[in-house]
Amino acid sequence: MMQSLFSVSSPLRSVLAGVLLTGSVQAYAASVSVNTVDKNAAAMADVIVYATPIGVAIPPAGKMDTAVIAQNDMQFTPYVTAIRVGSQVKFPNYDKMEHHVKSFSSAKEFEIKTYDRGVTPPPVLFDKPGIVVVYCLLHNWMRAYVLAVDTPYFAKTDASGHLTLDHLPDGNYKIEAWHPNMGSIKPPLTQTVAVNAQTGTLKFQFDFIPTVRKAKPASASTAY
Ligand SMILES: [Cu+2]
Repeated sequence: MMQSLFSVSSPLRSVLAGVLLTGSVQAYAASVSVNTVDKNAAAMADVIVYATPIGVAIPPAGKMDTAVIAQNDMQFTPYVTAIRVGSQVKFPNYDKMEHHVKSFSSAKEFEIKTYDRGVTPPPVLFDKPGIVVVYCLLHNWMRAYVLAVDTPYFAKTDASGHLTLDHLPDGNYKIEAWHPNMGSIKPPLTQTVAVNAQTGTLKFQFDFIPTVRKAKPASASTAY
């Protein structure tokens, strides 16, 4: 039994070893799969889904990642970013011209005054949960959204409206889905879900059709 157990791949082996050492099985759902669709049942990209455990402490943050929102081809990339509260975000400028990054949002007000190509100013700390809209004061179509959440379990849907939430310990969760078009006016869609290995794919359907992201105007096409 032990022989065969330790012939498995190393990540699984360490999980199994942990089970053996603690003497109890801590159950982990492999992952929770989520699909999001709009009012017309079309796949919705750029939806952030986040799961908050109910009745147990939210796991403390370990080492925080630093997210990157670049200015590239006169747009912010990516358009939508989810981070855990306490994370930092870098705003490198890969364009030939200046940008001026600014947020008026109460969750994080900040300003990075005009800076040039190739420059990455010091990262910005997002220390409160909430929605932050990032503007460039020089180019009015440029906009990015950051959602800072107070849980380690979050992800963003891809172009097919799909995401997975990984490594959720079994238990009850409030699972919320938010899209930038909702701003801070509309509350996120919410489901309360008992998560375990049998949890099927969750579906969220929004009651609107997402607006198309503002494009760089044609007149700006040679200016960057
Ligand atoms: Cu700009």
